[in-house]
Amino acid sequence: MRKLIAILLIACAISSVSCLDNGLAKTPAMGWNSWNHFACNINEDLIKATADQIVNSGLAALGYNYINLDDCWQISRDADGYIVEDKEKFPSGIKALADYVHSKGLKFGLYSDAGEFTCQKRPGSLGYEVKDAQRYAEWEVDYLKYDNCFNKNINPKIRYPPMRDALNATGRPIYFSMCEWGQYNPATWAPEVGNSWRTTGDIKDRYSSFLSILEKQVGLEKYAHPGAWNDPDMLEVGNGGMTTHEYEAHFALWALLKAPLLIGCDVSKMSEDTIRILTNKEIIAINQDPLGIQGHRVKKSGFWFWSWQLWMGQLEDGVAIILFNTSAWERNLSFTFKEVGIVGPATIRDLYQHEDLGVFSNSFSAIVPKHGVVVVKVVPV
Ligand SMILES: *[C@@H]1O[C@H](CO)[C@@H](O)[C@H](O)[C@H]1NC(C)=O
Ligand SMILES: *[C@@H]1O[C@H](CO)[C@@H](O)[C@H](O)[C@H]1NC(C)=O
Ligand SMILES: CC(=O)N[C@H]1CO[C@H](CO)[C@@H](O)[C@@H]1O
Repeated sequence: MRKLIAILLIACAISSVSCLDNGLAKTPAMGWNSWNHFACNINEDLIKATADQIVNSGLAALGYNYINLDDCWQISRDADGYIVEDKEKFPSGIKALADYVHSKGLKFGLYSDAGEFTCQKRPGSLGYEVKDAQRYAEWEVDYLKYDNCFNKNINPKIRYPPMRDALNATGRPIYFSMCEWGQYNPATWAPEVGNSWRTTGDIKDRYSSFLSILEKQVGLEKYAHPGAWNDPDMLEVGNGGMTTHEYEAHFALWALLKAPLLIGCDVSKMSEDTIRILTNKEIIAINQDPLGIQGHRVKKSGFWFWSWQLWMGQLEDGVAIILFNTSAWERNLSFTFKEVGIVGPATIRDLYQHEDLGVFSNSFSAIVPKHGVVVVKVVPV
């Protein structure tokens, strides 16, 4: 993997191909984004209150440091073609809001679109990449999510690199989050363009949506590396459409996939379970492991209402294993050390129960709730 990255970087240096090298996202980004809960209903008071709450709830200290506005902050362009914010919703302006977020020790993100309009029909950046990037840099923006609506059927391989280059030309390191919905197999080309790329269409706050997005991540693990990550879309944990077990599974699997962990709920109204899931340090540590190796599915077994999946991910100091029960009942699931390439004996720790389970020699089994997970860390002794 390291060799592959080295070869890629050399290829970028000696050919006319340019590569993304902004020094960001050595581990997946963590933070909050407005879309999944608030959609277009955003304003400066909401964003300020969210920034306050991310700090006060302890989420910031755990690494959730990007506060990202999604669509609907912008309204028009001025006579010189520069983007103008919606002054009704952001009367103090985006720069003042960015300053506020920075004053909390957090980072600030905006949204635009590689098309004529954004998905909510605000001005898009196609043809305005340089002016928009200049404005973002003046406002001290740290992160840009770049969507795919109203794209005039122009290939994303043509539409996305100009914004990468415009951001680079500002001299300010700005995380570039590509959102072309997985349409042109972005994993195969986007690592040279963005810090992350969406692999599918939008997530919905439903178990079936989470499951179908998860299915589409299989095989993409080989394309991710520090600085460049697959993005299965933002978190729905805390939005109410899934059970607690389903949210535990969603969070743990997204962590293992090295997904950007962007909270998508109203952080002023988090339940105890939502807080418990989002603040699970041991699951976050899987996501932020310094090796940056995306986990993968070892097997999928059984048929739909009697199925389950075994996932694993290499960590710097062990292996993370997820037993995911996709069947309609509680099940006793197990894995052998052989099938995950572990030579025992090894200690096993349950990362949701926060409990050392002991030393095991050949295999491990656990009772897993319907649609839930058991997540363990295995460390050979
Ligand atoms: C711009 O790109 C160059 C070459 O890839 C890189 O060395 C530099 O750090 C980049 N600057 C920013 C601000 O992203
Ligand atoms: C689960 O199955 C394993 C064998 O795969 C067995 O050893 C273990 O006792 C079972 N656990 C429970 C709680 O039934
Ligand atoms: C421990 C646990 O959550 N068990 C659940 C497993 O799934 C069955 C069937 O849905 C539930 O009845 C259990 O409560």
